[in-house]
Amino acid sequence: MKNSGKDQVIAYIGLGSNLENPAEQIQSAHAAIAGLAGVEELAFSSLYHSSPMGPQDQPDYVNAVMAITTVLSAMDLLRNLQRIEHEHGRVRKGERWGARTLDLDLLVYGQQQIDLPELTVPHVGIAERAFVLYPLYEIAKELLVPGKGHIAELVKNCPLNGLKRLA
Ligand code: PH2
Ligand code: MG
Ligand code: MG
Repeated sequence: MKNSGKDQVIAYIGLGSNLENPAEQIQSAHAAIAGLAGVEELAFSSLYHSSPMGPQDQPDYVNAVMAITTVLSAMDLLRNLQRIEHEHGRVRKGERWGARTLDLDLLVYGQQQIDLPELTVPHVGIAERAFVLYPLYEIAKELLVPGKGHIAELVKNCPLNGLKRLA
């Protein structure tokens, strides 16, 4: 289903994986998102290596961020992202911040602020997570994150936390 007609919305998606060849999971998800009907890729960040946030007895993560334009509503985009997670073997075990084959988070959807039981946009942790902010800044140097501020300011206030850009 489309949003209000022909409007193209710029959206940002955070990708993360720490199981079963994370870099491949991310590249495969990248292709799956780019191939969605109603979605056009704008940019894709470098891959980044990050220490786990949350439980420490899990492998390190590979993270990236993708920029798209879309005619899908935020909820329809979310449903597609959840389907792609599922197709990549994502199993929801209930452990908060536990290991996963693929995590796709809708970070930003235009300048909208969305507060629904299933979806909060901008993403709740966006301003505190180096593995989201730095790849986002790489591809969107002038982004205004609704309710949070300019991406450059957010990056400045967020320590790298061991985040490493992969070659
Ligand atoms: N995602 C989580 C929990 N912890 N840690 C890193 N480094 N990267 C992530 O993407 C990540 C995490 C839950 O979504
Ligand atoms: Mg996440
Ligand atoms: Mg998620």
